[in-house]
Amino acid sequence: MNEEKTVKGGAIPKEKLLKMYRCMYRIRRFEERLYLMFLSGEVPGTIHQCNGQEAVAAGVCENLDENDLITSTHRGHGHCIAKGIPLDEMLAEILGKKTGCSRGVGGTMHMYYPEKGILGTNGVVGSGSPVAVGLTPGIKYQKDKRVVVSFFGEGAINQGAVHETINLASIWDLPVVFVCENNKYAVSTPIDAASRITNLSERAKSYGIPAVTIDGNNIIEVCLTTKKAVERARDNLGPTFIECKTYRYKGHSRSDPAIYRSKEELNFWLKRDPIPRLRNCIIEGKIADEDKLGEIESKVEIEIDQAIEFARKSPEVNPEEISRYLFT
Ligand SMILES: Cc1ncc(C[n+]2csc(CCOP(=O)(O)OP(=O)(O)O)c2C)c(N)n1
Repeated sequence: MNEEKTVKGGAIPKEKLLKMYRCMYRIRRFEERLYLMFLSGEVPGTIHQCNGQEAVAAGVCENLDENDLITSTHRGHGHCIAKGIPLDEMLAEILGKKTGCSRGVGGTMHMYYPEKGILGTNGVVGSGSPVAVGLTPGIKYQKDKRVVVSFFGEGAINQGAVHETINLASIWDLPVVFVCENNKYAVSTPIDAASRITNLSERAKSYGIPAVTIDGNNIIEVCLTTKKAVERARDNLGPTFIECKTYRYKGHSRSDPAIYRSKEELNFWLKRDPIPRLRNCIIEGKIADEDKLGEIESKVEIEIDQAIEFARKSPEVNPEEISRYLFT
């Protein structure tokens, strides 16, 4: 069996490919099971699923150490799983249980796990970028070599705070990687209705930092591109902007039937699903066989079953806990 997969621009060791496959599969199956729980009325509020976008979270986070940091978005389940929130604590959080990673008071859009460098999913579009950049002067001056990844959707690209913080990161050479997940729609608004430039990495020229637009459904490309960006940040050379073109299969949130897009468009992207793409690459490259992948998948199913049982059995958060962590 091949030990590594060579692709344009570098090689990825066999274990990493399998790890990334497992990561994407965990994200996909977690969200599919979560969706069923939502339909049965078990999930309070709504959820924003990232089905179709798993290669971005998994490919980026594969390059990060435990001490590296991320800021996420409202569509953050994938980022959090890839960076290391255990599935049981994450599901408990989404269900509003005391055992959740934010003690059940945050829910899907306020999941924190600082021990793994996860500084929050976030419901305010574009607000992760200032948090990410705000962390980095301290990191830089303490010379501790940590890197911060700021994930945001293309809908955040016109937010003033995002512009300001990318510019600041540029002039101070801060150790940030800006990862723009361009899934084409901000709720129902397509990117070409919000920006004349639709390859958003072109905008980064105006900040004077390296920037690239890549196929966000090709995890190998995501992983190798991010590797360079993370190394550059760690070497104190400054930020990089990576635009990952991808697609969400579901509507914006669970109340959105996504009637603003065509079946043809959805089918175009379903054919480019990152999970079977890597699976085929693993099988065709003789990196692992069906049995090995089946074993990985079965273990994930068991882990998700256990997470569901843990979350269901956990106690509800007390209503008085909810106001305990508010300033006013
Ligand atoms: C500052 C702000 N403006 C508007 C909203 C309402 N809103 C929630 S999600 C969203 C679209 C975000 O699109 P994008 O950033 O591309 O992320 P995606 O949902 O595609 O993952 C909007 C406009 C918000 N939450 N925060």
